Amino acid sequence: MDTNLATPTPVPARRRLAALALAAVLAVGGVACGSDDDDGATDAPDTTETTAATGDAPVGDPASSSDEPSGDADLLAFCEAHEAVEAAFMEGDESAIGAAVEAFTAAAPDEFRDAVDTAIGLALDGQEGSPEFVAAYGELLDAMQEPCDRNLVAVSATDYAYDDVPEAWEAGPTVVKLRNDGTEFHHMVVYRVADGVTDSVEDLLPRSHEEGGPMTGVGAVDAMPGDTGSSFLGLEPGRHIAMCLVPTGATPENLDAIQAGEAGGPPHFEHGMYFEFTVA
Ligand SMILES: [Cu+2]
Repeated sequence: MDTNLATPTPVPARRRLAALALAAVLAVGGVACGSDDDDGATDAPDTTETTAATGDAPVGDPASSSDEPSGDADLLAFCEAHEAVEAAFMEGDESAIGAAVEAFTAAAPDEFRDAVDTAIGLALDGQEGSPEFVAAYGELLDAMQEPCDRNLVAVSATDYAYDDVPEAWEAGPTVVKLRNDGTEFHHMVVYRVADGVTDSVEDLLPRSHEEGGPMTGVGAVDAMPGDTGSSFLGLEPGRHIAMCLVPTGATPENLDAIQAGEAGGPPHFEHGMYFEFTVA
């Protein structure tokens, strides 16, 4: 599954169904990609919001929640099957991924059938990481967010900063959206800092690719200029860092040159495109 990733990093090892492949490859001077469509970009909220989806109940374990989405057992099973897919990708266990995807597809209620078939079909067709897959999977995540009672986090990006970053982050299944108001490709790669690590965020930033290092990749969301990307994060309590690893100069017109190693400056986080947050 990782054959198109150019370098071993904690993030690619925990590659997601969503946009992470594109993000990680581009981050190391990798792949060119086509322009995304604008679906979802215009209805993105202007301000960041977090939704405490399940009220006072812990959101990390839907199975233990008495506040079932819509009271619909089929829907709950579908949501949980999807979280199992995401978890399997996090673990990187190929056999677990296959079984989880199969169960997820089988659990899709009628209203999600087409969206699931489209996204999974692209993935099974080897197009995981393609702009078409990223768009289809993002639409599916967006459609599932409310019915599955997931938290919603929306952040915006410019060259080279994140805006509208929420102050409070809640643990649990989370849909994260990134709206790109800049001129370059941006992403937001999220890492959880190991418990007990007290190094400053500035010291930690360059260590994201460190094997067995102080940070573990949680997931990523990316967006071409003018677009809004969606991704899934299974957030657990603790200290986190979000950063952009995209090389400076990664405009849509310039991606080929960056891929060829003929362009591309230092990663955006060196311009200050990062933030630290705590999941409670
Ligand atoms: Cu960036």
